[in-house]
Amino acid sequence: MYSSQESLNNDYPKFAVVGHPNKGKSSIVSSLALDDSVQIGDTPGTTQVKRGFPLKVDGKIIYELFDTPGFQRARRVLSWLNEQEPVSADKKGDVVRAFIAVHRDDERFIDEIELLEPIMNGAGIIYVVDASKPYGSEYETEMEILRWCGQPSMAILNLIGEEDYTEQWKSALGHYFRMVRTFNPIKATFREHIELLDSMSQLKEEWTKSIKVAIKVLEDLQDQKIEQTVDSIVSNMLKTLSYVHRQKIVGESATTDEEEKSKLSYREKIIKFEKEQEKNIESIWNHRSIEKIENMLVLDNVGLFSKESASIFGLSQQQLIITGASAGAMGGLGIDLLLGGGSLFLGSLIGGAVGGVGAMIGFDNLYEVKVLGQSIGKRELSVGPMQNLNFPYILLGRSLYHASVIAKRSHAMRGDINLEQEEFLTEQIIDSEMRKTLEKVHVSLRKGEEPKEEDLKAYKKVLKESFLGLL
Ligand SMILES: Nc1nc2c(ncn2[C@@H]2O[C@H](COP(=O)(O)OP(=O)(O)OP(=O)(O)O)[C@@H](O)[C@H]2O)c(=O)[nH]1
Ligand SMILES: [Mg+2]
Repeated sequence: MYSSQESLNNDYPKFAVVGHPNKGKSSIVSSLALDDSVQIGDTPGTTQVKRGFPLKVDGKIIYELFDTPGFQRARRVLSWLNEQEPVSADKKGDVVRAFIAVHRDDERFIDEIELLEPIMNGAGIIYVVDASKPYGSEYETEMEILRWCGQPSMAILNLIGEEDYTEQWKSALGHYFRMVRTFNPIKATFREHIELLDSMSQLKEEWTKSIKVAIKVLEDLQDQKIEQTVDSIVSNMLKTLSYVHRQKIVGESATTDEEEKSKLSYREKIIKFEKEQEKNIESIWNHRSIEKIENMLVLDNVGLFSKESASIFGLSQQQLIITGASAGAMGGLGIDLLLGGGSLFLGSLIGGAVGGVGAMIGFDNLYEVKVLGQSIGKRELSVGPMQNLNFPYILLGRSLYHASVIAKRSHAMRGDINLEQEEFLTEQIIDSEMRKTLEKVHVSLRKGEEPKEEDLKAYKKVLKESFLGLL
């Protein structure tokens, strides 16, 4: 069943990504195939054998990209081709096929055979150059060979370094390729990605329709991923903010030790929820190499309950007051209490009041510790739900930030992500009007009540809007 489905559609467009070593070929494959398992490396010769990376949607391949090693002995190959009996242009492909057949076991041409094979099996050619390096005539040998193949072809200018020799390259490439496009596999946005696919669709008439379909599928997929991301963030917010940790206690009232242990368990659980949520987002966006990602995200070093996190992602004291007051979040308690009088808000706001904008979050006063139950044996201690007014915004800021980094992250990216946001990301993307909507849900959760259906709907809408603003 499984394989027959694949063999039913084997006429999808195929592209061989070729060029000099170390020019970003694998990076381009990785980015276009939405696959972070492609081998990418600093040293030339990272890719040694060709490998096809199909982009599958719902089990159906919509196109396939071949990653190939760089040319090694282009001059020798071209000499061989030129030494054969002269043939008309329509037969030149046969000469390339003959080259492959004759040299199949020749160690010297191992890289050339690997890269020519998919082309001669019908793949379109995508020739990649690094336009941050000057053009040189040595590339002409490679382009000549590709011309011999007689397959539809285009060139991609990738700017790996700082310098820009685009114009030079364009006038040279124009002699060999009908289409020359600039594409940066690391920085490309979803739109640029789609635009490149659109160019690729024009390479061959028979492919136009199926690549247009592929574009539509990718656009739908993108919308679907956005929807899933927002759902996932909302559900983590609800789960976290309503979470109550319960623990049996021995005596009449809880000992300090029991209280501390419960608070710790409560915090650990919430941190675990956040980690699960991040993994979920990473898998929605196909970034499945989770270990790599975890090391990369500086977010992990700025713990959920830390002061750094509060000052980066939390609301400023002023906004916190506006938010609290507008939503009636304080009930009858008033501003004084919000600013430090009451134990529930203490930790979060004293820091803000004293230190100006950087609202801090106190570890011990985020939640109420209650002793429940009357009869011995049933006595238990409960921690939560979260009472801190700022905490939802810290959590939300972190989630939106993480999700936007992941959503925009090219599959060609390897290495660190830096946390560039320095403060108040949340405040910038969720204005006080939006916060009124969010607060309706937060207020219910603080009281331990189920939020209303319509409030949840509005909640999700606000989150989606802010998430889209970050993409
Ligand atoms: N800054 C930046 N680096 C890039 C870009 N494209 C590729 N690189 C880097 O350039 C190096 C080579 O990239 P690869 O994609 O492995 O290049 P390749 O052409 O497949 O190399 P070989 O397989 O060795 O022929 C890697 O370190 C990439 O991270 C880019 O657009 N910007
Ligand atoms: Mg490579």
